[in-house]
Amino acid sequence: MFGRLTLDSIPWSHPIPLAAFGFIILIILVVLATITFTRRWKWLWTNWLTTTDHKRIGIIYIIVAIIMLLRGFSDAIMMRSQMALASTGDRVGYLPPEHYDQIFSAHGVIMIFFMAMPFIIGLMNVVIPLQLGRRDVAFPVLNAVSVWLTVAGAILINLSLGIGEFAKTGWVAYAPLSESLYSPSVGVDYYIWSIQISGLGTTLAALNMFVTILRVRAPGMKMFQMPLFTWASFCTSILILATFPILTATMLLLGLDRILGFEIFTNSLGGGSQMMYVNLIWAWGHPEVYILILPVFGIFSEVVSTFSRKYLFGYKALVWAIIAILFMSLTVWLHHFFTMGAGVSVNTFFGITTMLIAIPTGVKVFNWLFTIYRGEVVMEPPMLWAVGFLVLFVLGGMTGVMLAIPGVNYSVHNTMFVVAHFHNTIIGGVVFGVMAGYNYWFPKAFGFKLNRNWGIASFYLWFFGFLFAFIPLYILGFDGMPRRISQNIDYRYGPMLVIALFGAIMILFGIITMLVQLFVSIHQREALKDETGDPWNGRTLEWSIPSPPPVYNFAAIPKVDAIDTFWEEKQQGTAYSKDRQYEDIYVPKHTALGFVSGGILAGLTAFCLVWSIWWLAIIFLAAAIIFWIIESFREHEEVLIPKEEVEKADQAFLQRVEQYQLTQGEH
Ligand code: HEM
Ligand SMILES: [Cu+2]
Repeated sequence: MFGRLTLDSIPWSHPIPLAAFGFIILIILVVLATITFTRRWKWLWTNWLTTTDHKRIGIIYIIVAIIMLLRGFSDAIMMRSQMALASTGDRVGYLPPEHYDQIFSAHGVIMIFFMAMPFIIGLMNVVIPLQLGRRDVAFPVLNAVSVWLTVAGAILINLSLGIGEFAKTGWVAYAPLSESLYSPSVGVDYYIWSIQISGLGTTLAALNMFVTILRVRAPGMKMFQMPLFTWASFCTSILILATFPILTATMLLLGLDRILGFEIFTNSLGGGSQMMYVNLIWAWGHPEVYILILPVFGIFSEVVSTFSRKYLFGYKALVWAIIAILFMSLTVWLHHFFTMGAGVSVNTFFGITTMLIAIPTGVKVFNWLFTIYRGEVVMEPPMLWAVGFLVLFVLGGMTGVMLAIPGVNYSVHNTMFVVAHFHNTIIGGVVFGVMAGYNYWFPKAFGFKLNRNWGIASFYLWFFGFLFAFIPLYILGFDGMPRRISQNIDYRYGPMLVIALFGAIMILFGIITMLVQLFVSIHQREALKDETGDPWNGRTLEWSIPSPPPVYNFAAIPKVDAIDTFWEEKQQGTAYSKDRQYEDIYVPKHTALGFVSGGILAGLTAFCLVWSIWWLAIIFLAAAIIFWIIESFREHEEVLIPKEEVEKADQAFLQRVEQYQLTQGEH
């Protein structure tokens, strides 16, 4: 009746995952109890679980990302300590191989799909409507569906800790290893369905961003006047819309193979091909790394310009470089499997297309450097992350070009060199980028800055931690150490692996410091308060409104006629004009659609699919769809915020800013 699900599905004989799962359950219980005792359920339901406010939805994404960073990092530190032990002392370590394989697979999937992606989409949600000078995204209700699909995917993958197990296939689950013949348990099914539901959420989120940026801009704002983060997010949305359907289709085909024996990616019947899987997964997988990196290119552009007090050097060149990368990233996927024998001319072609991407990327690095050059540089934490990025990303880019040379690739393929390279770009690029964005926009979202000193400490721990954790892996790669091994590691790799463990521990302190920064800042929120909504002397529209912004963002919709309009206005003294046209504002009412259909019902459907409980899966899916249809027929409810109220709040804000400027002037 319950498919493959029995009491034996709980890994009683594996103390580590069981204890971790128990710990997670304990934390959840404590949180639930706290909510109950402080009588916050109603508050939670109306303000968060059913919200359609893009800022709150963005914050939910980011909370998920930070929690998943902790989960993904726990996996990382376990791997690092296992490898250190297995290459020194008794060479066995404490993790059995079948458990270790799940850990590296879960680590990769969680970090990419449930840490990096939600962090980026969360920042887009918080920031983009504000940068566009508008009141919301194009489809606020759909936005709620997207975020809860992502949350459901994150919960599903974590259930695999305590109910069943996770895939042992690596984060891209190559067939035929991921086929039911070689991976008969539910591990790969957890992989497939957590990716399917969160991938659907991501696709819908991208659709929303695409339409918002294209159609919902402040009056007068031309495409070539949009802030760089918005531009980059626009290109990322296009890339998601172009490639996530490939991922969805690939997972569907793999599912058909596993459930119904289609033999699409196996050739036991003579028809299928495992090379098809590899091509399909990387036709999505390579653009995916650009989906992650383009938005942070946008973040760095804004941070560098704001904290150098200068216009971005070569705005147009930067935008065109991003557009060029968008298209070029679709033409390089084969560099992930040069060694599979496609032949000299094919390998040469893909080697060259890959190296060509270095050109627009180099253009950008020079744009940032020239922006900093002769600027009045202010070293606040966001800028520190940006400078750290410039250093590390250039290194990561260079090792990428090395890997693009098929001959070099043959000798370091599947070694630690590859692991070092992609962490170099993904930590030095993506993680540093979201950290810059987090420190930069936090005051906008919450109304107070993050503590500066703890932020700086966190940066240095991450930066040097990264060097210690990953430079040794470059060396190990040259020395031929394969990736994804956990036992009986050659003694000569021992010293480097111990240094790498040391680096990972430094990063651990970097993460702890970041959490301390958050708690200290909450504690000091009065002292760190952002009175004017413009704590960094910003350039773009989000800094022209109060922090945190009211639900409707802009009391009066701004008019735009330049790049960095707000900065221009501040220079000319026309910012904060009190002569504004106010109007009645309607904001969408909260809706249960996202939480119930996207979160609970889709999550339960996916769980039943993992465990082959078909009848229940059908019931949950039908319920999700029916609920969606019923909700769609409901009159779209809106809340009216009367003109007088808007005017009163806005004039009070303008008063506050004036007051603040006067007191600043006296100093
Ligand atoms: C924060 C510090 C991190 C450390 C110490 C770390 C460490 C590791 C280790 C030890 C492995 C296994 C290497 C092997 O194959 O033997 C690994 C794999 C991987 N990591 Fe990380 N990692 C970190 C952060 C990240 C982040 C932020 C991401 C992505 C956003 C990421 C993505 C991946 C991926 C995709 C794999 C490949 C998994 C596979 O082999 O299928 N890692 N990492
Ligand atoms: Cu690639």
